[in-house]
Amino acid sequence: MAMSLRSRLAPALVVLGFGTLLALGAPLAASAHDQLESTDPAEGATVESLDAITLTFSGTLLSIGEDQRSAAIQVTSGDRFYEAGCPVLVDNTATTDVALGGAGTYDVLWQVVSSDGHTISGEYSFDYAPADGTEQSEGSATPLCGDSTAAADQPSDDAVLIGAAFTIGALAIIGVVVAIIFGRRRNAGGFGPPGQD
Ligand SMILES: [Cu+2]
Repeated sequence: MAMSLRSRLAPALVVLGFGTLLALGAPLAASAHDQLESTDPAEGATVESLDAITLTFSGTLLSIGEDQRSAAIQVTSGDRFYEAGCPVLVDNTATTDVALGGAGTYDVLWQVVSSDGHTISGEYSFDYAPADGTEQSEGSATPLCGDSTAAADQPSDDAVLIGAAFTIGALAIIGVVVAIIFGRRRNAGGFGPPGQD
């Protein structure tokens, strides 16, 4: 009888183990998105002239939508925006043209979709010290490249993954409980009329 109960529980235990692995594995996979590896100009650098900003990541960036709205790079100083084009994605790089204004600190705010489908974002600053007489862009009161919140509204699939993992884990536990209940019923059935099983 003990052997029989064990053999009935075995599949449920396998399911429970698998569910647990998935539940533990999903957050690990979710943390494996690409990293920003380098920027041009570098963080804290002082440049005398600049035509474009290039961000280099650890993996190939995903381009979602025909106009690559999944990527956003904003270059600000004060309350003005100094992008001169929309981001261009090539393999693991995102580049945007810029037309900077006066000397000062510029902030680069970026957001891209990592190769694992997750949206990643960050911010860094560099200093601009142009030669006297360099033409200055007036910048723009709004981001040049469309609605900046469009990219920010892209849902991350982290929540979906974690939700699925919890669901699988819960189903596994329910499976074990059902298996135990059925095991007991079938054992109890052994005392009933023959042939019922
Ligand atoms: Cu990720």
